[in-house]
Amino acid sequence: MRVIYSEKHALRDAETELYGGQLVPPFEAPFRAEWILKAARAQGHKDVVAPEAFDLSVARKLHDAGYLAFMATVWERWLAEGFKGEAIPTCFPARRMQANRPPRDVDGALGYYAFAAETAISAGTWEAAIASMQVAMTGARHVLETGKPAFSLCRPPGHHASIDQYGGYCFINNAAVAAQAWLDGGMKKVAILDVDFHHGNGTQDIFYRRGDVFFASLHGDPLDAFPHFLGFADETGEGKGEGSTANYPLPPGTLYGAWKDALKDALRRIAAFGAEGLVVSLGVDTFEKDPISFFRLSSEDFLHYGGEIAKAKLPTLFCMEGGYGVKEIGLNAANVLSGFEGA
Ligand code: Q9C
Ligand code: ZN
Repeated sequence: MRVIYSEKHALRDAETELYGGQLVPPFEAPFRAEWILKAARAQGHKDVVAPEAFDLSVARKLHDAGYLAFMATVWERWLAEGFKGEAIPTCFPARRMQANRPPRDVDGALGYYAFAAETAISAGTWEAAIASMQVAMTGARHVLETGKPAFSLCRPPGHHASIDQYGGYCFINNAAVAAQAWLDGGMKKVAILDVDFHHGNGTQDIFYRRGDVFFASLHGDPLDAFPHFLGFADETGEGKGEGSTANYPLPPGTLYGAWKDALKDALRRIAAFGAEGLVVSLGVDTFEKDPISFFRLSSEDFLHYGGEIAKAKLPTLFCMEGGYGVKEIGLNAANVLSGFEGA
């Protein structure tokens, strides 16, 4: 399978993540993309290309203009304040406060444009996020032009990035941009299947009121898992989007059997929707040894579910999302691709 990879992912290399009351080395770190690329090559996915130079015009259709302007300048503004650490929000618009006035102050603006505090912004973060989006768009173009599948090895990930907020290690919603690029290229209906352990709150937010993109997500129950405040089964879409969101929250300890049942139901819904293309938000943090997650998939399970996704018989783009800590993240991601092609 064609693999799209940019060395610019390494520009996203924060020193800190707020975790357990400490500033620790981030789980979402450059080694991830290197290990995944190596494992993909080792399984024969050797057709690796660099991304094309897309601008932000497709992203501008999905993300708020004020948000994108903030992201482009926040690091310089933070440095200009004389702060010594990385940029982390400390104050959020909470219940019954006003969430409609972006603060002039950079500290306030961080809380306005972030939904969580673990993700520290550092030098190079925005440049890497743009490169990651280009990786997704290049994959989307390849699938649209050839009908063949592709793996966009996106880093940083994207599925938590909403219309106007970053968090959960995500800044631009790569999978959403790929889906929009397909619509702009002539597809009438697209589906996004999010198999990352965490709910794709950003992707859901972007398409919640639209009828042209079906969003299905399998994830840790928000009562137990990040992002905690979205991803419940009763969220089904609004207005034109009513019926085009499907959430499958699953409990701690979930094994492949129950996970696969949810996957099959999601694929059935996607077929019924009439999608012409499928973007897979591919997180491998569902793995039994993932350091921050609680599902129990084995490496073989990834191979198997790649085959299940192939049964949808749709033009398919895989966009890398999460998966942390252990060597097997490479094996598991490559197994999904190999399972897909072997089916
Ligand atoms: N107790 C992605 O997988 N922190 N983002 C979780 C766990 C944030 C994950 C804390 C996890 C973000 C793309
Ligand atoms: Zn995740």
